[in-house]
Amino acid sequence: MKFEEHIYVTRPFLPSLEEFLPSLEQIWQNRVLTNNGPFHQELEQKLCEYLDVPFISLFANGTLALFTALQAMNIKGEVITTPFSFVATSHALWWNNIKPVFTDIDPVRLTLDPATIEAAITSETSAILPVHVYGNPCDVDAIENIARKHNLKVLYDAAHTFGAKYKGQSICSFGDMSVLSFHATKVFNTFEGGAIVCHDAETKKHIDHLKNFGIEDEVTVVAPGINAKMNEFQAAFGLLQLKYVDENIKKRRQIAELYREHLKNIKGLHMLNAPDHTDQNFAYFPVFIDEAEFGKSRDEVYETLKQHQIYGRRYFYPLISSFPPYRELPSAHQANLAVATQVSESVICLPMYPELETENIIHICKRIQSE
Ligand code: T4K
Repeated sequence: MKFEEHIYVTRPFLPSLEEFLPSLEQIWQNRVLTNNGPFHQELEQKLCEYLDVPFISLFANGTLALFTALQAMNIKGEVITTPFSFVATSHALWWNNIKPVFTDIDPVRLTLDPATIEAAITSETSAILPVHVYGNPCDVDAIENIARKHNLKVLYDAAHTFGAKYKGQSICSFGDMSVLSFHATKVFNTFEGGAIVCHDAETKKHIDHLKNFGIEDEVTVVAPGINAKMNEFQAAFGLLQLKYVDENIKKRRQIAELYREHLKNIKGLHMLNAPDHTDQNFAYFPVFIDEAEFGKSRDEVYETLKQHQIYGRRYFYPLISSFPPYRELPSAHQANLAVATQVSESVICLPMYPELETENIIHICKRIQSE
C-alpha cells in the first residue's frame, strides 16, 4: 500500500496551474491589482448566487472581516460568545475594545448553548457572537428569539460554514451578519480571504467603505476605516475554486462516510451527528475520545497518530477562555464552561480534504485503534 509521507489535518485544494494562468495573464494585462477590480466584482456576484445571499463584501481574511463587521454594527460593551472556537473569534472583540463574555456550549451541536446565553445578559450586552463550529449550524431559531427579546444584534462567525445549509436556507442568511473565512485550510479558499454577508444595500456600502479606509470618493472619508480589501489575485483564484467546490464537498462527504464506516462500534470513540435539517459541508471530521471507555487518553491517541506521521489537530484545545488575556475574565471560569472544557479535552480532528486517499483513511482508522 502506498501512503503519503505526512498526512496533515488538511491540504488546500489547488486547481491546475495551467487553468489559473489565463487569469494571471488578464491581471497582467489589466494592471488592476486591487481596489474593487473586475475579478473582485465578479467574485462578489458569483458568491451571492452560489451562497444564495443578497450582499457580500470580500475581505483579505476572515479575521479582518470579523473585526470590520463589529465596527459596521457599532457593537460595544459586552458580547456573549463561545470559548470553543479559533482564537480569532474573541480576538476580533478584543481589538474592538469589546469584552467577550463566555458561556457554555451545547453538548450535541458544540455551538453556543442558548440556555446559557440569557443568564449572561447584562445592561452592557450589545450582541451575541456564536460560531457554526465545524460547519454545523448553531440553534439559530433559539438565538434569534433571545436576540429579539433582549434587543441584541447577532453576528455569526461562519468561518467553517461555506456552502452549508439549514432548513434549506444558506446558513449565512441568519443573524444580522455572517463572516466567512477563505483561508487555505477552508472548504473554499482564496489563499487567504474572507467575507461579510449582510442583508441590505446600505449596510454593504458602509462595510465597503470601512474596508477601504472609509473612503467614499477622492475627497470624502466617511469613517475611520481600515485596509482589509481582497486583491485581484485572490479574487481570480476564488472564481476558479468556485467551479470545483461542489465536487470537493461531495468528495468530503465520501471521506466522512468512510471514516464513519471504519470507526463505528469502537467503544469510547464518538462522532458527531449533524443537527436535523442540515446540509453539511464536511469541513472537519472531529472524533471524541472517552478515555475511560477507550483505554487511552485523547492526547495518547494524538501522539500515536503523530508517530505515524498523521497530523490530526485538537481543534479547539485549549479553549479560548484559557488564553491571556481572556483567562482573567470572570466568565472564563471552568465551572462556567463544563461542556466546552470536556469537549475540548476529548476532541481530535482527523485529516479531511478532498484529495485524501481511501488507503490513507483506512490507515488512519487502523492506527487509531492500534497499540
Ligand atoms: N473564526 C473561526 C471559527 C476560524 O476557524 C478562523 C480560522 C477564523 C475565524 C479566522 O479566519 P482567517 O482570518 O484565518 O481567515 C488554521 C487557520 O490558519 C485558520 O484560518 C483556521 N481558522 C484555523 C481553524 O486553522 P492553524 O494554526 O491550525 O493552521 P496551520 O498553519 O497549522 O495549518 C493546519 C494544517 O493545514 C497544516 O499542518 C498543514 C495544512 N496546511 C496549512 C496551510 C496554511 C497546508 O497544507 N497548506 C497551507 O497553506 O490555523
